[in-house]
Amino acid sequence: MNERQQVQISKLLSKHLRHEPEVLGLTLEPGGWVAVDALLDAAARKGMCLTRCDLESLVAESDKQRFALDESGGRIRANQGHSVEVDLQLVALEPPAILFHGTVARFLDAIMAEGLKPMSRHHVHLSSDQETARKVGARRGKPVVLCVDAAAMHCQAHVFYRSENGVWLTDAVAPQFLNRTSPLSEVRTA
Ligand code: HQG
Repeated sequence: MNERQQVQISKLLSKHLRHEPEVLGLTLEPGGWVAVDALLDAAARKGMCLTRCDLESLVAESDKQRFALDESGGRIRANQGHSVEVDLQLVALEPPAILFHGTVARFLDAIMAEGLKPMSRHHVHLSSDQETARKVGARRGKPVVLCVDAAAMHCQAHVFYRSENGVWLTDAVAPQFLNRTSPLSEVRTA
């Protein structure tokens, strides 16, 4: 599968497995799963050309691991990023001491006033490395990376989850846990 096809199929799956399953007449099972056969039949009814092989290639080749097949290969899901109500059956975990969030300057005033909110998703998305956060921010312009004091949040009983593809998720991050400066640059300027 070439990169263009991969992006097209990824967008199609994002739309129907994260946001609008009802458009294809699909219902997400607990965990966000949908039967592969039901997805392929529904796509075919809408005139979309999608095969089991396409799904397997996408799951195997996608560097972001947005989608997963279950052990039997009979069901597929988006690992995170849903806007529809779904129980992803996530397990709470202790987070790394610091997590990162990539955003852009135009959101900073609001973020520093009211904290990070999930916006249209179920959770705030955080990453364990700055580079990933930089890439997430860069989807919207010049990236700004915020540090999240996840250790302090964890101490105060805020719950964190990690999706199957390594994205850290939490309900919200209050301003007191956010810092625009990375610990690395603090060390450099100390
Ligand atoms: C911002 C992609 C104003 C937040 C990526 C972000 C990621 C606020 C935007 C995944 C705010 C929400 C998630 C507040 C947060 N006021 N703006 N209080 N709180 N924001 O796309 O984290 O391609 O929902 O900074 O790679 O950008 O979908 O979240 O800019 O992993 O697989 O509101 O989406 O993955 O945007 O990205 P999003 P995100 P996929």
